[in-house]
Parts: sequence; structure tokens; C-alpha cells
Amino acid sequence: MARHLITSALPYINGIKHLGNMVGSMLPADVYSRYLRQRGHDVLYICATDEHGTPAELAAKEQGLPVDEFCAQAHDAQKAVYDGFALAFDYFGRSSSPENREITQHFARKLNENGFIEERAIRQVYSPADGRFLPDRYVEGTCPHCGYDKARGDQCENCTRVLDPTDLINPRSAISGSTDLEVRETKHLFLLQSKLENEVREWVARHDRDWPQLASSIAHKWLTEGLHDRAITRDLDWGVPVPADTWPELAAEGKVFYVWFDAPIEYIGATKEWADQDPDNRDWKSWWYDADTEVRYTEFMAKDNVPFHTVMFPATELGVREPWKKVDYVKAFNWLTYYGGKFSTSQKRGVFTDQALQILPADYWRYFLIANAPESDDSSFTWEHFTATVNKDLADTLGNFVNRVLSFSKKRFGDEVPAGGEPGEAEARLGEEIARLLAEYEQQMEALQFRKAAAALRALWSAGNSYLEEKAPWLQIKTDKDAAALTLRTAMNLIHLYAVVSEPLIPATSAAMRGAFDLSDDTASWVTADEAKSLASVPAGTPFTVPPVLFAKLTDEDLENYKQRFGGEPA
Ligand code: B3M
Ligand code: ZN
Repeated sequence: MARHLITSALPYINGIKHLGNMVGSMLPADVYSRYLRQRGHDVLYICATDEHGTPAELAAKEQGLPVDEFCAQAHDAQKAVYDGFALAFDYFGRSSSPENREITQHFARKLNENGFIEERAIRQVYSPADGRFLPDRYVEGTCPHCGYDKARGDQCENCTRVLDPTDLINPRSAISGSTDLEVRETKHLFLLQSKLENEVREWVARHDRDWPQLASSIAHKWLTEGLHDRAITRDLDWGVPVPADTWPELAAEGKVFYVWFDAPIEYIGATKEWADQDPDNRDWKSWWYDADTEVRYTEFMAKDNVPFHTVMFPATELGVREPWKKVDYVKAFNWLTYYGGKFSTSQKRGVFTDQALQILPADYWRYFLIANAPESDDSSFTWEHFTATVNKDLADTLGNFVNRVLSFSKKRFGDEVPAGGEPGEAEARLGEEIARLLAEYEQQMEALQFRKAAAALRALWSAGNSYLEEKAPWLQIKTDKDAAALTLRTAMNLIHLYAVVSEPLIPATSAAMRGAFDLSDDTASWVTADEAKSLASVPAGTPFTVPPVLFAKLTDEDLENYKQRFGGEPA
């Protein structure tokens, strides 16, 4: 039994996330974690809200709340949505936790001791009206390239050009609006990534054969461009403070660490938060420290986060010269687009996770998003594709199969799994097919190929429909009750098998299917190949009930309503 550490990219604290954010990180991580747990592995799935940096401060300001209060509320709001999607984290932490502060400061001290941090003076915009230095994002003005008058000091949202605050025309403070700005010298801590470049390159090269192409190509691209020394402190009120014992001056100026310095360390921080909930029984350090051979660490993220996870964070972990666990496998995703355009939290484009749960239960979304995960390329969310997939795969192939088998059997044979008939050639053939498809499903899950895993699961569901159509118990019953009973009993065993193996993708539906049978000791977490072949786990005489229809078919009217409410083809 292996120990699997799994993390998914930490969602920024500001705003409820859209489906695209979830499908590229938390949802596949949850599916994989559930699968590994059901296969008997020791799994720890960790995530958290990413609470520092300008997104938090600006969002709190917009809501007129102190930033710590805003973050506490926003963390709980996001967590409630993820609970609604049945994302089974072992812990969903907060990067503003004391645990993360402690470990981040420890990392910074060690990097400094080992000569990988240097204080450097830089020139930065200072606002006397605000009494503080302004991070680039806090300077607003007119873009010199396109004339957009709300361009930010780091980038123009309109023409996307990367800017320097001093490029802006009529610059002003994004906090107070003051145009009385000066450029002053200030000191920041720099992480000397250039000194770690060779070690990082050698570590990335060790993974060339096993990481997906998307992850290793991005890592190499960044390494080819060369690892530059990077400022890892900011003039913000909210963040992990620079420790005064090591940098008294910078601490006195209220400098905090750059959000991307402390955010990956929160993977460790949140593990300690998890352990601190039950210190007598939980040991956080054995997952992270000196754990190279005992633990396999898999990370889930969207492609824009790959550089930080394959270059900057490993550089940090290497530079502290302590045996912290580095990632073994990076599962990176492309984008889920909305009708080909980018989902956008700020521009409210696309379906947001809270809205999704208002219109349909989580399993509709979980299945669709995994079956269309943007793995090898971007994938586009359209309401047409969503409603068609729900109706075909969920309502017809799975839902209708379960309903017609259980309803017909109840009507003709009563409330117990019917006895009669001996498995013949058709059942042997079916068993072989189910065992083969189950092996394919397991193989794709182990390979973290989510679209292919969903396809294999769908094929398992289809095999049951083909068997039912071939045997047609509604005709058999007219001439041979035992034959009909055998067909229905076999189909019911398929329903139980579907319940067990579909759980990683559609946990609520799996529970409904499994709960239909009043089986004593129904605790198996997976199905063996032999059980798949024999299809006899649910014996004749087992009491059963007919669950409500598992998936409602979506109508053309539903489709039109969704397109009206969320926008269909982009304008
Ligand atoms: N908060 C997600 C993003 O870029 C970012 C991930 C941090 S993972 C340590 O939207
Ligand atoms: Zn511009």
C-alpha cells in the first residue's frame, strides 16, 4: 500500500471560482484521490485558499472589509461550494494560517543561511497620501500603448502588455487616487534563483520521461529562458511578515513575502493545519520531510501555474538544504473555455461553481467536466454539449438502465432480486467484457488520463444496456420466467458494480445505486476481476428498492434557459 500525497492548486481567495478553475485542479485531484482510497492506498488530499497578495487586498477594499475578515468569509464561502461538489479534501486550509507563516519564515531563514537570499535596493513608486510604497498593481494610469485609462503598473488589461509603473501616463494610486506619486529607493529580498538553476535543471530533467508533455515542456521553457533572481517581498499590509529576527529593517517597514513564495509552501502549511486538528493521531511531517521513497506526491494545476510548481517552488525546496518532499508527478491541464472564450471571474463570463449547483446536482457537472477535461488541449464548454452529454450518458445509458431493470423486476418478481436460471454463454461473455472494461478503466485512472477513464466507465455502462437489449427480459418473461429472472439478476449485479466503480466520478449517484440493495456487509471498496466476471455479488433474495430517477433529462427549454441566463455564443 503506497502513501499518496495529492495537492491541487490553491484557489485565490477573491471570488467564487468558475467551472474552468475547478476542472483544472480540484475536481480531477478529488477523482484521483477517491480512486486511490477505494483501491486501498493511504491518501492525503490537501488544498487551501490562497489568501495573500493584491487580489485579497483589492477584493477586501471593494467590499469595505478588513482583509482578514474578508478572507475568513471568502474561505468559508468557497469551502461551502466545494462541499457541494463533494470534493473530499482531507483538509482545505488557509495560506494565512499561523502554520504557513511559521514554515514560510523557516524556509526564508534557511535560504538566507545558505546564501540564496540577498537584500537589494530597487526604485519603487511611493505615495505620500497613502503613506506607503505601491506594488505595481496598485499604480493605475493610462497605457502608453493603447490609451486604456485603467491600466495597472504591472500589466495593461486591455492590450495585455506587461508594463512598469513608470511607463504609465498620469499615474495615480489605485488605493487613494492620489496623483502625488514619487519614485523612491526601497529594499527587497531577492531569491537568488540563478544560483540554483543547475540543480533545478537537473531535477526537472530527471522527470522528463514521466511528466506529461505539457508540464515538462513549460518547465524546460522557463529554464531555457534562464532562472532570474526574483524579488520575494512586497509592500503590502497583508501577507507572511518578513521575520524581524533575520531582517529587522525590512520587518520594521512592514514588508511581507510575495504571494507566490508562500502559496506553494501552504501545501506543507495546510498539512500541518490538518495535523493540528488532531495532533495525537496525525503526523504531518512524515508526508513532507525525508519522505522521498515512502510518499508519491502528485500535483494538479492549470498550465499557467506550472512554472511556479516545477521551477520556483522546487528551487526554494532545494535551496533550504533540507529533505522536503518535491513533486513526483505534475498533472497539468489546459483551459476549459466558454464557447471558445476564456472563463473570467473578473468579467463574469461562464458558469460559476455556486451557480452550477443552483441549477443541477454536482454529479451532472462532475461527470461532464471529467469526461471533457482539457487534458491534451483546451476544451470548450457549451450548453449544447453539456445537455447532450447529460441526456445521453447519464440519463439514458446509466439512469434509464438502472430504472428500467429495477422497476421491471419489482413489477414482475417483487421486492427481492429474482431467483431462477443459471448463467449461460451470454453471461460468461458479458463477464469477460465487464472485466476487460474494468481493467481499462483502472489503467486510465492509474495513468491520470481522465477523459479516457470516463470513456471506459461509459463503456461499462453501455455494456449493460447491450446485454439487456440482447436478452430483452420483457420478452423472455412471456415464455421463460427463469431466463428473465437470470437476466434481471445479472443486470442488478451490474448496477451494484457500477455503484462501486463510478464513485470517484459521481459519488452521490453511486450511493443511490448502492443503497437500492439491502445487502448485509456491503463494504467492498472496489471490484475484483473475478467478481466482474461472475457478477454474483448481489445474490437472489436480496431485498431492493427502486431509487428515484438518477438523472433528469434536460429539455430544449432548459437549454434555452441556460443560454439566456449564462450567455450562449459570445457576443
Ligand atoms: N492561487 C491559482 C491561480 O493562479 C494560484 C495557485 C497557487 S498554488 C500554490 O489562479
Ligand atoms: Zn494597453
